[in-house]
Amino acid sequence: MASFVFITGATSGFGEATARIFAQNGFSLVLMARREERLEKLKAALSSENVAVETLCCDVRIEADVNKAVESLPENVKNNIRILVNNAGLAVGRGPIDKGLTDDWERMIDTNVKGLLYVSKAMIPFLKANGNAQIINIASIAGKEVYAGGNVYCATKHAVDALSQAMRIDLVEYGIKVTNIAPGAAATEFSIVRFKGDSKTADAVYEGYDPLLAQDIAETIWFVASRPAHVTINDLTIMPTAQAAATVLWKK
Ligand code: NDP
Ligand code: 8X3
Repeated sequence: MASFVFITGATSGFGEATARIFAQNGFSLVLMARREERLEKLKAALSSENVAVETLCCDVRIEADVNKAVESLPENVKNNIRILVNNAGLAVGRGPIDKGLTDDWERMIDTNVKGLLYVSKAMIPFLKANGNAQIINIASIAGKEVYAGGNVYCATKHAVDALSQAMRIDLVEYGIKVTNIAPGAAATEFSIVRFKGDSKTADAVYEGYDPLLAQDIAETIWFVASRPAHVTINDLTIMPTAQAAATVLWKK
C-alpha cells in the first residue's frame, strides 16, 4: 500500500496545495480540517486508482476529537502514515497587547500550539512504528521575529519553533525527522481570517509586491519530504523576495 501523508488544515492555502502536490507524487492522503464540504470536494478531486484519500472533519483544539478521529482511521491507513504536516493554524487580530481580546488569544494558542501538540501526540506512536517517518511543522517568520501588533501570534509561532527543536531531540532515537518551515507573507485565506472577514484590510497586506503563493510552500514541503533517508532539513525560512524581514517590505 502507498505511504500516507497526514495534513492538518487541508481545506485552504498551504494545506490544500500540499495535499495536491503529494497526490501528484503518488502519496495517499489523510486530510484534517473543520470545513467538511471542502474536505469532501478535495477528496473527490484527488482520489484516484493510486491515491486513497481519508478525510477527518475535526477541530484540532479539541483533544478528545483529535484522538477519536485518528482512532477512526482504518488500520491499514494508520500503519502506512509516514509524514505528518502540522499546518493548521491562524492569526486572529493584529494590534497592541493592551487592546488584545482574550478570545482571539485563546483561539491562536489553542489552535497553533495546543492543537499541534494534540495531533502530534496522537500520531507519534504510528510514526514510530511505521519507520522512515517525518514531522513537518509550519511555523512562520513570526516565530523568528516579533513585529508590532503581532504579540500573541508571534508567541505561538515561537512556541512552534521551540517544539520543532524539542521534537527533533526527543524523537531522534526513533529515526523521525523533524522539519520546521518558517514562511513570510503568503497570499492565502490567512489575512481574511486574521482581519475577521475585512477583505479590504486583508487584500492590502499583499499589495505592492509579489507575496509567496500556497504552491511555493507546497513545493518546499514536498522538497523536504523527498530528501533521502539520511538527510533532514531541520529549519527553513522562505520569504517573498521583496520581504527582507518580518516588517521590511520593498513595495513598488
Ligand atoms: P489558511 O487560512 O488559508 O488555511 C488555514 C487552514 O487551517 C485551513 O485549512 C483551516 O481549515 C485550518 N484550521 C484553522 N483552524 C483549525 C482548527 N481549529 N482545526 C482544524 N483546522 C483548522 O492559511 P494558510 O494556509 O496561510 O496557513 C497555514 C499555516 O501557515 C498556519 O499555521 C499559518 O499560521 C501559517 N503561516 C501562514 C503564512 C501566511 O502568510 N499565509 C506565513 C507563515 C505561516 P478549517 O477552517 O476548514 O478548519
Ligand atoms: C504569517 C506571516 O508576517 O503575518 O505567519 O506573521 S506574518
